[in-house]
Amino acid sequence: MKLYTFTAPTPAEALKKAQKACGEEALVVSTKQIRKKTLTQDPLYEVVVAVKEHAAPAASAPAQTQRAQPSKSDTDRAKPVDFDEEILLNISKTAEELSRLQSDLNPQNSAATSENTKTHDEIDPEDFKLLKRDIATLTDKIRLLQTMLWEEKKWAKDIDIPPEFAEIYKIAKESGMDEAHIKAILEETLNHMPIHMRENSLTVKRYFQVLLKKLIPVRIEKEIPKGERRVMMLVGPTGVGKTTTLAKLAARYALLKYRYKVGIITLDTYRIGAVEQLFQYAQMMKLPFEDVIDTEDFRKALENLSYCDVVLIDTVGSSQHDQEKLKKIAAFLQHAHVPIDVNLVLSASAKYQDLKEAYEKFSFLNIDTLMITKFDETSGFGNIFSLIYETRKPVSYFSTGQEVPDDIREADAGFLIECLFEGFPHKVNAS
Ligand SMILES: Nc1nc2c(ncn2[C@@H]2O[C@H](COP(=O)(O)OP(=O)(O)O)[C@@H](O)[C@H]2O)c(=O)[nH]1
Ligand SMILES: [Mg+2]
Repeated sequence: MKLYTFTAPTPAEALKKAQKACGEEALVVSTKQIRKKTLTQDPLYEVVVAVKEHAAPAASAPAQTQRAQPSKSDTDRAKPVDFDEEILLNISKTAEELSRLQSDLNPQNSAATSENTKTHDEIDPEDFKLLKRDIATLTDKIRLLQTMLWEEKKWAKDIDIPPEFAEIYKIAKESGMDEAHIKAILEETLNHMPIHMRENSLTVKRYFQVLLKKLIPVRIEKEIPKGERRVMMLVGPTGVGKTTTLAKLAARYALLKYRYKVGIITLDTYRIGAVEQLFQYAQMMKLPFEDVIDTEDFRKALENLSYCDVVLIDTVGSSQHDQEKLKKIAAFLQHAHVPIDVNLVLSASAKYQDLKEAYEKFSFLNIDTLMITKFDETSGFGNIFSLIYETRKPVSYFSTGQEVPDDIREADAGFLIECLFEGFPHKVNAS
């Protein structure tokens, strides 16, 4: 693509010049006033158009001659900027409309002046309002097109996305969402979104937000029915925040939100300090605490805590001796005589591919929910969206900082999507 700039005292004239010089297929990139009207000078408007080059040098030379090439006198400046062909969107229709609207608004400047004897004062106020609204819509489209043309040259290679979708595409991409997911969801949106909602980028954004929200399954925290107990195990890679999250949950269940009898078991006896870390939390909250080494111990510990409404089980993170440790956790699960809710803890600051790998490694433990930590440590949440979208596993809790017991909140699809679009609200305290 090459960009050409045309100037004239009215936008309509500048556009005409551009069309005459570059042909009907020229794409309007921007239209703006570059000089105001003064007592001595006419105003000056600038139109930048992009022209597709059919120009494989020698071989296709004849084809080139069929196109009206802008002559030196027509263009004010020719910028030698090359664009990827894929990002081309034909907006000549938009340009035509814009040209017509601007002519309507400035009848004395347009070619239609001779037939149209109305002056500004005679334009029906209602028509004027409509024209203003249409121009706002077109300006929005042009703004989006500019975003796409200038900032995202290599996007959406094989999907034809209308300009109104450019902004959300960009947000989704920058959030770390998986490309294939973006494509699939945008295609769905394009197929199902009512035409009238495509009017501007804001409505599109809202629609997309609602759609993404609907794609996040959440396990809502429920009260434990009388006489029942809940045994929850936290598994996941080293350092993601399992122990910290478990301590927060213990406080939530035992002291802050509920008054359940809570017991803690740790299987994390490999790491020096790991048992100590949790033991101290348990002591502070005056909760019973058991550390176990083998499956027999584990059964006993569960029995010892059978009077508890909630039993929280911490596990060792897996690193270099992965398989062995994971097999051990599986053995603990098999030997328990009670159903255990398995929660995979993962950090929002990890890349999507790493999250997916971790999920695959742990999935043989039959994961019930995902708990996502470190919301405060990342700016993009598309990775988390993609993980949940791909695995279809419900999320149960979000950890939003290091503070025990405050920095935890029930998972909430709306909040996750808000973070995806606006970032994590650092000032707001977690609920
Ligand atoms: N910024 C931040 N740090 C966290 C969060 N959750 C845990 N951490 C920190 O991550 C580190 C590892 O946490 P830990 O619970 O020991 O991880 P584990 O190895 O999975 O048990 C500690 O320094 C925690 O304070 C969180 O939501 N945000
Ligand atoms: Mg730990």
